Amino acid sequence: MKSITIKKLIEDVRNKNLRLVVLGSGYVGLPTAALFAETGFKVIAVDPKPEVVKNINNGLSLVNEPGLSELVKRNVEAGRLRATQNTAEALSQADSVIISVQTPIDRNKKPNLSFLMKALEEVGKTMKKGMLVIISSTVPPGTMLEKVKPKLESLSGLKAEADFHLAYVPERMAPGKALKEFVESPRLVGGVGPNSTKIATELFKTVCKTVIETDAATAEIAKLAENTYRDINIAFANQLALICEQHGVDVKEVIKLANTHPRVNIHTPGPGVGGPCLPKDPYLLICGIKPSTGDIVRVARRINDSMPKHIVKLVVEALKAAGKSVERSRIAVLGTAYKGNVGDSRLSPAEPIIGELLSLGAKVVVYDPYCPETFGAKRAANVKHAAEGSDCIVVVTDHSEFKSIDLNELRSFMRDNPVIVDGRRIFEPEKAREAGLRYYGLASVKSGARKNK
Ligand code: SAJ
Repeated sequence: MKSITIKKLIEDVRNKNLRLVVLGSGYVGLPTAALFAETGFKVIAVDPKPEVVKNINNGLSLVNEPGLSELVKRNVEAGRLRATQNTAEALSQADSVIISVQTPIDRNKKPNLSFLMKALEEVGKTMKKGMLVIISSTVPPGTMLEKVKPKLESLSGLKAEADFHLAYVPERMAPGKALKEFVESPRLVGGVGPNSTKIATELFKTVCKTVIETDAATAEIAKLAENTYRDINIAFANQLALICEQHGVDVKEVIKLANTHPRVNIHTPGPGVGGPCLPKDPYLLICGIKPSTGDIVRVARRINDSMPKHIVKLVVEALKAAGKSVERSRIAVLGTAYKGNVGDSRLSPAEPIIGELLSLGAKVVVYDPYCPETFGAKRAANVKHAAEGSDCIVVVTDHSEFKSIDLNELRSFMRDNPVIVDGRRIFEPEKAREAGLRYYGLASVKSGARKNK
């Protein structure tokens, strides 16, 4: 009896006969809903925010992601995708539900699973036999077996594996490349049992090029390990930058040389680590474990969180060397996005940098070609307006547009004795100096210092 159900479900997946509901239509949920619709499924995207629902139904995406609005529009027009605020109505039609709600951390760096729990309540209450439930929200280790499975079982009176299927399928899509990465990054599928893994694999194979089968508990830690590894690697690069600064050595050169070793791949130092994942996921990984076990994770977070302050220190130092004080200076910050070429300022290092400069009394103006966020500073319409009358430029984001700035022109808009603090090392120090700017790059060789001397 059981195997017939599974066979039928697999057949339904292959024939795109499964009606999908996606709970949470944000950065992860909306691309998910739109891509499954594109492949031929009927999809309902659910979100509590009326403006999100209205926009999707008008063929628009509020998520600033290349290609997403077009994809949404095409699938809404084709009748394969619609959005609603009414979770119960959507779930009453669902054969499968994908949960992609946010799982943030609170002020004490502890996971807040309330959005996930609320979604599970709704699913559990309305769940039918044969349903496939997928969790795509990033969760702390053990959540699937200790929280999600028992909650769904007790609310529905059904048994996972026998009556319904449940799998953890973490997302791997970086903002700015979400659609491409959804399709091309190998996708981990971890069921709470072999039947669940099998059916969830079939579903994701309809959109993703490569699917890797595992179990739910392993997939949970693998997802967190990826982002924590990257955070620790960047923390090492940032630590190297601080070491190099004390030796008057260029960290960029050091990393370039070290990375010529075939087994070394040090990431890039910068003004801090932002975005929706890296500042949060390491805390999910160490949630609930013995305090002594997660040291490297905590230290890496502390190093990366200290970088905005270091950038402000460089600004103060650079202005002082130019005979100026922060409180009398006009400072132009380039970039509020958390990384280059994205319109996303979530947990951007620009926030603490701007906050600290404002609290020191500086007049701060910001320009970002993609992000409307200013973090309390004044907004400039372009690089020229930002630089006009400024004493200091601070590069926070490595947008391509900033890399092609003409430094001679930039300097001509600024006040006498101008300085530039390059938190991303996007400019050549010598070129900046030739243009008449006092250049302070993160762990660059200071003006006048020479290598091999
Ligand atoms: N950063 C550095 N140095 C580097 C790389 C990044 O300072 O060498 C900074 C960035 O400027 C940014 C932050 O780190 O502020 C995070 O950027 P990112 O590009 O590392 O990560 P995200 O948050 O855009 O996306 C990550 C990716 N994870 C990994 O690469 C392991 C992405 O593949 C995941 O899908 C995404 O997290 C996620 O949703 O989990």
